[in-house]
Amino acid sequence: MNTGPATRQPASRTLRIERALPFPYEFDIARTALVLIDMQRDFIEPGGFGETLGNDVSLLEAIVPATRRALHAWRQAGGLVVHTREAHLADLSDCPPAKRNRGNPTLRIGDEGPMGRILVAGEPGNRIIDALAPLDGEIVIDKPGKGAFYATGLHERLQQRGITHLLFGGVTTEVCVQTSMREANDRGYDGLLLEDCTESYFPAFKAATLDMVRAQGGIVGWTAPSTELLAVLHRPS
Ligand code: C5J
Repeated sequence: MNTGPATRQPASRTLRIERALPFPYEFDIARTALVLIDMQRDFIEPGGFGETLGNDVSLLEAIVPATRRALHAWRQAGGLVVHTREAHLADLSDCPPAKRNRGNPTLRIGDEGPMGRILVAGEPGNRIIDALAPLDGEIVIDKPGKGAFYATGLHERLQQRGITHLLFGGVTTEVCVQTSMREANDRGYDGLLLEDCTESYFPAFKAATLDMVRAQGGIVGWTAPSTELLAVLHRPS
Protein backbone atom coordinates (compact mmCIF):
# COMPACT_ATOMS: atom_id res chain seq x y z
CA MET A 1 0.00 0.00 0.00
CA ASN A 2 1.21 3.52 -0.75
CA THR A 3 1.78 5.52 2.39
CA GLY A 4 3.81 8.63 2.98
CA PRO A 5 3.74 12.18 4.11
CA ALA A 6 0.79 13.03 1.86
CA THR A 7 -1.83 12.82 4.59
CA ARG A 8 -0.01 15.22 6.92
CA GLN A 9 -1.30 18.78 7.16
CA PRO A 10 1.71 21.12 6.88
CA ALA A 11 2.23 23.95 9.34
CA SER A 12 1.63 27.41 7.94
CA ARG A 13 4.87 28.68 6.37
CA THR A 14 5.15 31.49 3.84
CA LEU A 15 7.65 31.00 1.03
CA ARG A 16 8.66 33.33 -1.78
CA ILE A 17 10.01 32.41 -5.21
CA GLU A 18 12.00 35.53 -6.03
CA ARG A 19 12.78 34.56 -9.61
CA ALA A 20 9.21 33.80 -10.62
CA LEU A 21 7.93 35.74 -13.63
CA PRO A 22 6.53 38.31 -14.03
CA PHE A 23 7.35 39.09 -10.36
CA PRO A 24 8.03 37.17 -7.11
CA TYR A 25 5.43 34.58 -6.11
CA GLU A 26 4.53 34.24 -2.44
CA PHE A 27 2.58 31.30 -1.04
CA ASP A 28 1.76 29.64 2.26
CA ILE A 29 2.58 25.97 2.00
CA ALA A 30 -0.47 25.09 4.12
CA ARG A 31 -2.74 26.84 1.59
CA THR A 32 -1.08 25.62 -1.59
CA ALA A 33 -1.53 22.47 -3.65
CA LEU A 34 0.70 20.98 -6.33
CA VAL A 35 -1.56 20.05 -9.26
CA LEU A 36 -0.16 17.59 -11.79
CA ILE A 37 -2.28 17.53 -14.92
CA ASP A 38 -2.82 14.30 -16.88
CA MET A 39 0.59 12.65 -16.42
CA GLN A 40 -0.99 9.50 -17.85
CA ARG A 41 0.31 6.64 -19.92
CA ASP A 42 -2.15 7.66 -22.67
CA PHE A 43 -0.23 10.90 -23.26
CA ILE A 44 3.31 9.95 -22.29
CA GLU A 45 3.88 6.35 -23.37
CA PRO A 46 3.99 4.91 -26.89
CA GLY A 47 0.68 3.35 -27.96
CA GLY A 48 -1.52 5.87 -26.18
CA PHE A 49 -3.78 8.68 -27.30
CA GLY A 50 -0.93 11.15 -27.84
CA GLU A 51 0.80 8.85 -30.28
CA THR A 52 -2.44 7.99 -32.13
CA LEU A 53 -2.71 11.71 -32.87
CA GLY A 54 0.68 11.47 -34.62
CA ASN A 55 2.77 13.04 -31.85
CA ASP A 56 6.29 12.29 -30.64
CA VAL A 57 5.64 11.27 -27.02
CA SER A 58 9.34 11.28 -26.07
CA LEU A 59 9.09 15.07 -25.75
CA LEU A 60 6.65 14.64 -22.88
CA GLU A 61 8.61 11.84 -21.25
CA ALA A 62 11.56 14.22 -20.88
CA ILE A 63 9.84 16.21 -18.09
CA VAL A 64 9.31 13.18 -15.86
CA PRO A 65 12.58 13.44 -13.85
CA ALA A 66 12.09 17.13 -12.96
CA THR A 67 8.42 16.56 -12.17
CA ARG A 68 9.32 13.63 -9.95
CA ARG A 69 11.87 15.75 -8.05
CA ALA A 70 9.30 18.53 -7.54
CA LEU A 71 6.66 16.03 -6.42
CA HIS A 72 9.06 14.35 -4.00
CA ALA A 73 10.15 17.67 -2.45
CA TRP A 74 6.53 18.84 -2.16
CA ARG A 75 5.54 15.59 -0.47
CA GLN A 76 8.48 15.87 1.93
CA ALA A 77 7.29 19.36 2.82
CA GLY A 78 3.84 17.90 3.57
CA GLY A 79 2.06 19.84 0.81
CA LEU A 80 -1.25 18.77 -0.69
CA VAL A 81 -0.98 16.99 -4.03
CA VAL A 82 -3.68 16.80 -6.71
CA HIS A 83 -3.38 14.50 -9.72
CA THR A 84 -5.75 14.72 -12.65
CA ARG A 85 -6.53 12.16 -15.31
CA GLU A 86 -8.35 12.91 -18.54
CA ALA A 87 -10.86 10.08 -18.24
CA HIS A 88 -14.25 9.26 -19.67
CA LEU A 89 -16.99 6.93 -18.53
CA ALA A 90 -17.05 3.54 -20.29
CA ASP A 91 -20.27 4.47 -22.12
CA LEU A 92 -18.72 7.77 -23.27
CA SER A 93 -21.81 9.66 -22.09
CA ASP A 94 -19.44 12.39 -20.88
CA CYS A 95 -17.58 12.65 -24.21
CA PRO A 96 -19.55 14.76 -26.69
CA PRO A 97 -19.00 14.39 -30.45
CA ALA A 98 -17.46 17.87 -30.38
CA LYS A 99 -14.59 16.25 -28.48
CA ARG A 100 -14.53 12.69 -29.80
CA ASN A 101 -14.57 13.66 -33.48
CA ARG A 102 -11.71 16.16 -33.32
CA GLY A 103 -8.51 15.59 -35.25
CA ASN A 104 -7.60 12.63 -37.40
CA PRO A 105 -6.30 10.05 -34.92
CA THR A 106 -5.75 6.41 -35.81
CA LEU A 107 -7.78 5.62 -32.66
CA ARG A 108 -10.50 7.79 -31.14
CA ILE A 109 -11.46 8.19 -27.48
CA GLY A 110 -13.12 4.93 -26.41
CA ASP A 111 -11.48 2.78 -29.12
CA GLU A 112 -9.46 -0.27 -28.10
CA GLY A 113 -5.71 0.42 -28.24
CA PRO A 114 -2.56 -1.37 -27.08
CA MET A 115 -3.15 -0.07 -23.51
CA GLY A 116 -6.91 -0.64 -23.42
CA ARG A 117 -9.66 1.77 -24.40
CA ILE A 118 -8.31 5.24 -25.14
CA LEU A 119 -8.94 7.79 -22.33
CA VAL A 120 -11.49 5.57 -20.58
CA ALA A 121 -11.41 5.46 -16.77
CA GLY A 122 -9.91 2.31 -15.29
CA GLU A 123 -8.09 1.23 -18.47
CA PRO A 124 -4.32 0.55 -18.22
CA GLY A 125 -3.46 3.49 -20.47
CA ASN A 126 -5.50 5.84 -18.33
CA ARG A 127 -3.27 5.28 -15.29
CA ILE A 128 -0.85 7.92 -14.11
CA ILE A 129 2.68 6.82 -15.02
CA ASP A 130 4.43 4.74 -12.36
CA ALA A 131 7.13 7.36 -11.70
CA LEU A 132 4.47 9.83 -10.48
CA ALA A 133 1.89 7.41 -9.05
CA PRO A 134 -0.41 8.99 -6.45
CA LEU A 135 0.06 8.15 -2.78
CA ASP A 136 -2.77 7.43 -0.37
CA GLY A 137 -4.25 10.70 0.83
CA GLU A 138 -3.53 12.60 -2.38
CA ILE A 139 -6.46 13.87 -4.43
CA VAL A 140 -7.02 12.11 -7.76
CA ILE A 141 -9.49 13.77 -10.13
CA ASP A 142 -11.00 12.18 -13.24
CA LYS A 143 -11.86 14.99 -15.60
CA PRO A 144 -13.94 14.67 -18.77
CA GLY A 145 -12.85 18.03 -20.14
CA LYS A 146 -9.66 19.94 -20.65
CA GLY A 147 -9.91 21.95 -17.44
CA ALA A 148 -9.42 20.37 -14.01
CA PHE A 149 -12.40 22.30 -12.63
CA TYR A 150 -15.03 21.39 -15.21
CA ALA A 151 -17.46 18.74 -13.83
CA THR A 152 -15.03 17.48 -11.19
CA GLY A 153 -15.84 19.08 -7.82
CA LEU A 154 -12.18 20.07 -7.48
CA HIS A 155 -12.95 23.66 -6.44
CA GLU A 156 -15.10 22.49 -3.52
CA ARG A 157 -12.44 20.04 -2.35
CA LEU A 158 -9.76 22.74 -2.44
CA GLN A 159 -12.01 25.21 -0.64
CA GLN A 160 -12.65 22.68 2.15
CA ARG A 161 -8.90 22.64 2.71
CA GLY A 162 -8.48 26.42 2.56
CA ILE A 163 -6.32 26.26 -0.57
CA THR A 164 -5.63 29.62 -2.23
CA HIS A 165 -2.51 28.94 -4.35
CA LEU A 166 -1.81 26.26 -6.95
CA LEU A 167 1.50 25.09 -8.41
CA PHE A 168 0.95 23.46 -11.79
CA GLY A 169 2.80 20.86 -13.82
CA GLY A 170 1.71 18.29 -16.38
CA VAL A 171 0.66 17.91 -19.98
CA THR A 172 -0.04 19.31 -22.39
CA THR A 173 0.99 22.87 -21.67
CA GLU A 174 -1.28 24.66 -24.08
CA VAL A 175 -4.32 22.40 -23.74
CA CYS A 176 -5.22 20.91 -20.34
CA VAL A 177 -2.60 22.75 -18.28
CA GLN A 178 -3.38 26.20 -19.62
CA THR A 179 -7.14 25.59 -19.47
CA SER A 180 -6.85 24.48 -15.83
CA MET A 181 -4.76 27.52 -14.91
CA ARG A 182 -7.29 29.86 -16.48
CA GLU A 183 -10.17 28.09 -14.74
CA ALA A 184 -8.25 28.33 -11.47
CA ASN A 185 -7.64 32.04 -11.88
CA ASP A 186 -11.34 32.64 -12.59
CA ARG A 187 -12.09 30.90 -9.28
CA GLY A 188 -9.68 33.09 -7.34
CA TYR A 189 -6.52 30.97 -7.11
CA ASP A 190 -3.02 32.35 -7.65
CA GLY A 191 -1.33 29.82 -9.91
CA LEU A 192 2.30 29.23 -10.85
CA LEU A 193 3.37 26.97 -13.70
CA LEU A 194 6.59 24.99 -13.14
CA GLU A 195 8.29 25.56 -16.48
CA ASP A 196 10.29 22.33 -16.70
CA CYS A 197 7.45 20.18 -15.31
CA THR A 198 5.16 20.85 -18.24
CA GLU A 199 5.45 19.99 -21.91
CA SER A 200 3.70 20.10 -25.24
CA TYR A 201 4.04 17.98 -28.35
CA PHE A 202 4.73 21.35 -30.01
CA PRO A 203 7.64 23.27 -28.41
CA ALA A 204 6.47 26.56 -29.89
CA PHE A 205 3.08 26.12 -28.20
CA LYS A 206 4.76 25.56 -24.83
CA ALA A 207 6.87 28.70 -25.23
CA ALA A 208 3.83 30.71 -26.28
CA THR A 209 1.81 29.44 -23.33
CA LEU A 210 4.49 30.40 -20.81
CA ASP A 211 4.52 33.88 -22.37
CA MET A 212 0.72 34.09 -22.27
CA VAL A 213 0.48 33.05 -18.63
CA ARG A 214 2.86 35.73 -17.40
CA ALA A 215 1.97 38.46 -19.92
CA GLN A 216 0.22 41.67 -18.89
CA GLY A 217 1.42 41.52 -15.29
CA GLY A 218 0.59 37.82 -14.88
CA ILE A 219 -2.87 37.87 -16.42
CA VAL A 220 -3.18 34.09 -15.85
CA GLY A 221 -0.45 33.57 -13.27
CA TRP A 222 3.28 33.08 -12.76
CA THR A 223 5.98 30.77 -14.11
CA ALA A 224 9.26 29.57 -12.59
CA PRO A 225 11.70 26.68 -13.04
CA SER A 226 11.16 23.85 -10.55
CA THR A 227 14.69 24.38 -9.20
CA GLU A 228 13.45 27.67 -7.72
CA LEU A 229 10.67 25.80 -5.90
CA LEU A 230 13.14 23.18 -4.63
CA ALA A 231 15.45 25.93 -3.39
CA VAL A 232 12.76 27.59 -1.27
CA LEU A 233 11.46 24.28 0.03
CA HIS A 234 14.95 23.22 1.13
CA ARG A 235 15.86 26.57 2.69
CA PRO A 236 15.85 26.35 6.51
CA SER A 237 12.93 28.30 8.00
C1 C5J B 1 -5.08 16.84 -24.69
C2 C5J B 1 -4.32 17.23 -22.43
N1 C5J B 1 -4.07 17.50 -25.24
N2 C5J B 1 -4.19 16.61 -21.28
N3 C5J B 1 -5.14 16.64 -23.36
O1 C5J B 1 -5.95 16.35 -25.40
O2 C5J B 1 -3.74 18.26 -22.69
